[in-house]
Amino acid sequence: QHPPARSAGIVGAPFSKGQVRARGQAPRALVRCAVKDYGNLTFEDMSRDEPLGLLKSVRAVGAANQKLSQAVRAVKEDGHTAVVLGGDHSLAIGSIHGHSAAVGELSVVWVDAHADINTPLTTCTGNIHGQPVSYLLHELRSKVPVLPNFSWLKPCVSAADVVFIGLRDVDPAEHYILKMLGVKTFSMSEVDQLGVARVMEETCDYLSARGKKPIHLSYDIDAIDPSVAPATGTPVVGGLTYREGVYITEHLCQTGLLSAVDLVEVNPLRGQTEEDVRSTVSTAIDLLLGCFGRVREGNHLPDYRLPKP
Ligand code: EXY
Ligand code: MN
Ligand code: MN
Repeated sequence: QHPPARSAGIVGAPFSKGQVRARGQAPRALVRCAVKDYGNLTFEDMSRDEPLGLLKSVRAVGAANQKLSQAVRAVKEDGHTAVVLGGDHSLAIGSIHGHSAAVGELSVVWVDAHADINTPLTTCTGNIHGQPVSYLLHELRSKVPVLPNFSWLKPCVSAADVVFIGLRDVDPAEHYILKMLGVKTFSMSEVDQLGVARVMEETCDYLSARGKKPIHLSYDIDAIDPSVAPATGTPVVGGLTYREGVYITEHLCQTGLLSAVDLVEVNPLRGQTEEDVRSTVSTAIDLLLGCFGRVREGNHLPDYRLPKP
């Protein structure tokens, strides 16, 4: 039997070795809607995973993403919209790879304070969560060395099929790469200038001009302002408001093309208070519900009927 139109297939990916600051993510805290739950993936500890130059936890990140790629591919082959609950943003490597393996060419909407497009050779921190886009782009293939446990990975996304929204903390090398490849970006300056509605219109016009491909939304919670979503590893001031953040999901849902969503970098251990954690998690839930058709005007089930007196 074919799953209904807006069914979500949820994969929990509590993986945090693509960054350093904290351990133990809590994706389960996010699960609320009517869904098929594929459970949490488990990731073995690598006994020997010495840094490769600056690069940290390369083997663990490679193995985790290979596993995630297979899981996302299975969710797509079952006919669901895939939802990956991270975990850090290095997971987008496996998520996007698995999505593309199942459905072919994708449009990617990357909502983030950061561009996450360092290569293993440009990174200043060695954290792979600052690099996933470079591993995925055809155009950067010759700039990314083959790393241990990454031989399964082939670039699967074209730079012209990617749009970034929310940028405000981009490293010089990343800025160079974005300009060199002519990647479409809406930094926070453009969000200020155009407003989020126009940003989303332009995003969808731009992507659909190359054909209506399934959309992969990779949503880093740190795109949202830290006053609203503080429980994350690399908060940056000057982010999207709650309303702008939710609007992005509502607009993408309306295209009917949203095919997979990553919700990453929610990290309860990074909240200073319980309220920090509550507000971050509840924002993440609202972003996901926006992706699945919840609208702010109100909602009712199609078979709802008024009670008879
Ligand atoms: N650009 C910095 C780096 O490469 O380490 C910071 C990256 C933060 C990445 C967060 C997940 O979006
Ligand atoms: Mn990110
Ligand atoms: Mn980020």
